[in-house]
Amino acid sequence: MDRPEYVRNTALINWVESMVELCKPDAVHWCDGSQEEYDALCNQLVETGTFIRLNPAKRPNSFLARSDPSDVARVEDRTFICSISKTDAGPTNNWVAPKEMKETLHQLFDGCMRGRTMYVIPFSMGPLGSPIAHVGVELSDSPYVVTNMRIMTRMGKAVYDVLGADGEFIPCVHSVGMPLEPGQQDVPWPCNKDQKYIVHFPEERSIWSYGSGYGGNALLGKKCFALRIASVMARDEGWLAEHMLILGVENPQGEKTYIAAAFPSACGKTNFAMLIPPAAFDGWKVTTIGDDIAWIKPGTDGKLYAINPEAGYFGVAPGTSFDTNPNAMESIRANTIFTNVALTDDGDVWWEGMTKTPPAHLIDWHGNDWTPDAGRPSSHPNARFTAPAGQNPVIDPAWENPAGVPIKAFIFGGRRSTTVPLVYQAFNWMYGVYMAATMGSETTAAAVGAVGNVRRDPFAMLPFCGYHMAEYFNHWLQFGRTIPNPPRIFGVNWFRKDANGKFLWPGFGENMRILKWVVDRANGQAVGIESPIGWMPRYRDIDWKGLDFSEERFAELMSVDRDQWMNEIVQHEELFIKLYDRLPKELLSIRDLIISSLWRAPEHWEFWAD
Ligand code: SAT
Ligand code: MN
Repeated sequence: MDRPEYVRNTALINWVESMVELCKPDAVHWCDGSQEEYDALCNQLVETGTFIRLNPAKRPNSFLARSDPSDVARVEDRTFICSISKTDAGPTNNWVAPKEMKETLHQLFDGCMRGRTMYVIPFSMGPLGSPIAHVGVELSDSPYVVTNMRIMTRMGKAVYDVLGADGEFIPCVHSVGMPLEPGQQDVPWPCNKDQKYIVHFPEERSIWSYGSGYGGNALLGKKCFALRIASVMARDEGWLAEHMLILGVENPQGEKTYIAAAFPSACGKTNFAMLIPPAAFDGWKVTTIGDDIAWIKPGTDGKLYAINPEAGYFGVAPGTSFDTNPNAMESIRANTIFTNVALTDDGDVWWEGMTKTPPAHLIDWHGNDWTPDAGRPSSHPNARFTAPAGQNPVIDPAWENPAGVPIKAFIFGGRRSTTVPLVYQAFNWMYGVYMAATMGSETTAAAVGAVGNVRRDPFAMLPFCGYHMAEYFNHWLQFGRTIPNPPRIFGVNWFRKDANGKFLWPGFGENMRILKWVVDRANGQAVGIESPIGWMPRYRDIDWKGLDFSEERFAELMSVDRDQWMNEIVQHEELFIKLYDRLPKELLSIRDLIISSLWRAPEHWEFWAD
């Protein structure tokens, strides 16, 4: 396919030329992002067996893909930040010298697209032309990636207008790493089982991804660009690129407060962003700006303005149901790509938790027959849906506002069975940075590896920060100093369990009760009592209407146990020692203040009954 005449960017044209020379695809397809192009690619994917068209009566214009069983999640141990100096990448990132990595990549990419088409995918992260948005171009040999990128980003022709002749873009190269010999039969999910590389060059702001076709490994606008490379841009340019959902809360008086919240992958960001308040919360409304990533820039009025750089949801399917997240279920009614979920006999999809009773028969994510007594899940735990954000019934009217929305509060939350209370507020910005920096969370299926271990996941950015994590803490500290009235910072934990291993908190819509306290606090309208680790609501400061939740249970959920916290602080210390060379030493002082407060407070801190 010839290059369309509307592509005028010289740097882009030259770069594509050089990549064609290296990757040696059979053809080049310049994506225009049109519906016709999308439909044609979907049909092609059906023909080649990558997609199964779902029953149009049940799930219009929707498809199921089953990945190779070895290619199901982000590969953190194969993800590299190749800054010129190793210390700039920091101890939490894998690093290889750029020169050495480029030699490796050039060997891998030489001829890697033989027998395939190279798709040129122009995309904008953020509303086209927004001063907060940035443009990228992904070259990929995966039509599955093209279809997903069209949902997840603003993709197509209009991006070239924004780019013009000399506009800047982030170059992203992606190959499944499985060239085809002449006559060689392709497989439904090509990938490279032996070699995977997800590589970022922060100084030249480029991305190279090899060997995987799945999610964040392959949809390079998402974690690679919008977080790893963007975090570097944000540090250099004075803004924030964060692993955060953005939601709006409207009270019965019609006042709107926007909040951004960081949770690690697969910890319920999508559910929280689409929360439906309990029936008793008459007149309260929650609306979604984004469910995964926030780009935040200071405005001239001193407020922080946030956009969602994405245009779709790449959400975890298992556990999603009309009970847990009706808005997500509505969002995926049509025009959705499902990956690694089960297929029902009537051509629809199913996954664990979608309904209480599983269907009597399914085809599982491996393509095998499945019955409820199979003794294994029908869907992969990291199975995903890719759905257009505009289909969300509670999408915020301002979600495409190029100016962004003003952020009043940040929430940080991990998945913790013990120790961490349901909600608490940092005493100030510096405490908040400490709280976020030392956040721990139990690992999930979103990344390849063991599930359920507590690891430190600072700002939920551990796998996504494109530079030295301690320098990132410093960027946050410095950022707070430059704005007159920075957002309030809160910690939450929806996942604390009792002695019998049962969740103490019902979560989901009931999180509205906590969100209301957060919003009221951020607006200076709620009481917070000083605890050893921050301000906390008493039992009576939470609105309990419509829920029978005892004071004793609340006390347990909110308690601060000295032994547990001392153990926690030892984990903080381990992280600090690891990052010590660039650690902002303010954080050590905060740590000492917390230790002192814990020693001054009762061994098991509870005061909620007063
Ligand atoms: O990175 S993915 O987009 O595959 C999902 C996640 O980890 O949040
Ligand atoms: Mn995420």
